[in-house]
Amino acid sequence: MIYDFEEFADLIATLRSCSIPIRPKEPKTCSVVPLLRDGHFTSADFLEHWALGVPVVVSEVDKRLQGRWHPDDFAREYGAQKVSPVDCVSNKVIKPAWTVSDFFGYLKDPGKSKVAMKLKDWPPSKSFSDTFKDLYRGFLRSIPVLCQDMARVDGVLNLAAHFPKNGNVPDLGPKMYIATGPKGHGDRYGTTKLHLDVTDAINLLPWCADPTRPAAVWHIFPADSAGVLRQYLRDIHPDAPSCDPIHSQGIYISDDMMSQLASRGVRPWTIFQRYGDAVFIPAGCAHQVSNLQSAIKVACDFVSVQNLERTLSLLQDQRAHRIHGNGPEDVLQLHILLWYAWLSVTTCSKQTYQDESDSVLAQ
Ligand SMILES: O=C(O)CCC(=O)C(=O)O
Repeated sequence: MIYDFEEFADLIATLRSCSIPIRPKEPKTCSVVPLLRDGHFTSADFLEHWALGVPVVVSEVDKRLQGRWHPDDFAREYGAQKVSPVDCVSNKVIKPAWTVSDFFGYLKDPGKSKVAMKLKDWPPSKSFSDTFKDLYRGFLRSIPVLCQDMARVDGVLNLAAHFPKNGNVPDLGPKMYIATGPKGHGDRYGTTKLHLDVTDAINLLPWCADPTRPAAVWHIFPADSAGVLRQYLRDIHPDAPSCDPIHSQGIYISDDMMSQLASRGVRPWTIFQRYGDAVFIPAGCAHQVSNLQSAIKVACDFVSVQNLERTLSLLQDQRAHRIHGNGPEDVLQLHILLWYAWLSVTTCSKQTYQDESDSVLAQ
């Protein structure tokens, strides 16, 4: 398949002036998360859902997965390095630091009564591609072929991929989420608390302790429910500091809270992620994750044309907060990023991936 670059260039030009609705004005609601099987869907099947701002799961990605993702492999290669696990209940860093070997031993067998733990930012995402060269390539190649142009860090339809290599490139990952499951049933703390990203993301599960069982439960809220969600969290925590209850990433929504939210008309999509499932999360959808067993996940961010309007408006909100002194830094530099995407598509006529002979564009 060869892309029509003129069409893409026109699209970006129009998007820069923010005037065309890529997303229908009245999105159809979709209460069930679309489940596609790798190798058995078309781009149109994927985009039908993605263009509506709905998360998508693609299963059986493990069939093309490469690299050694087993805890024993990490323990063997990096065993002596020091890491600082986080206790998922208290959200506090455990001191003193552990060795990688100890952490992956715990991941494989946390025992019955032990605390749920996770590793955050190991290795730091900036160095993932250098530290784990094979895993980096393996991960990029395992992204469903028809989604690679959009979701790879070097994908031609990933608007964030056009930054010059010597520029101040935004950090899109990949990054790993490595964690055990909770101690008992009815988790009230979660593995990763409620938060929201300004970019789209893909999250893939290349290892879990028991591949016959679901490994993690995701709750992903529609982007346009963020206002009600925020208000609800403020109502139930009236004494909490005035910072944004979603951005502060301090709350996990329990089953009881879910029922209260449902009475305010807000329901999340629920996904049970298994070994080999890739979850696509649209920009602006608040989400939380609870591991049901020990698992390793790997994720990266991207900026798709379909969710660009959302990304733009979230960044405008963040800018307003920054002006008032409490907004996050603009690490995405979206307007510069769009400028580079524009330059790139008006000057190049064909792109192939450096590590691939089987890229989509070459087909
Ligand atoms: O797997 C997790 O614990 C969190 C994943 C997540 O929040 C993400 O990929 O955005």
